[in-house]
Amino acid sequence: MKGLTPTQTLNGRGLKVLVIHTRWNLEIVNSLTQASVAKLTSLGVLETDIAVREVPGAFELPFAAMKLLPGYDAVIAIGVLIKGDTMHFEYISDSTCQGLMRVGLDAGIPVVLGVLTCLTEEQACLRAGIGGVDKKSGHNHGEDWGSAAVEMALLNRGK
Ligand code: DLZ
Repeated sequence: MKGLTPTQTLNGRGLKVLVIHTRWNLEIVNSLTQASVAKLTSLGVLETDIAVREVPGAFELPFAAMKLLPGYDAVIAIGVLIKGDTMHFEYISDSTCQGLMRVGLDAGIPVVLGVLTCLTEEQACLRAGIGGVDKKSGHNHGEDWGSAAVEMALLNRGK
């Protein structure tokens, strides 16, 4: 079956998580961010231990993650890249993903890749749970990013 299979009961109490999101494609990004935060709290992360910051676009996510990460147990970097008519999409997607991976490995703190790279807005909406005519279709990947952040933060703490 496609998608993330939960492996264990995660307890995120005591973890501090930073969520950074973009302002490009904001309606979709907001849906993803809300789902990530909701999943974090449902797994026990206190609201007071979650910080939400914003940046202009996906390309800025790695730098912001690097600068803001100290003191957090995990970072979720959220953005939505939608392919246009030029090569911009390819360059931004590639450098954003590589940059986020580098920040996480260099810092030794998990950085969750919450960046959708879609061919169309419709694809992105479906992956944010706001697809279809009812604007309720699809699966919101933000949930998976919230649980990935908790799971990886606990792994990093040796739990
Ligand atoms: C320039 C650009 C383009 C074309 N598309 C997107 C997009 O789909 N999603 C996104 O998050 N950001 C986009 N950007 C903006 C870049 O990520 C970045 O903010 C600017 O190039 C400034 O560095």
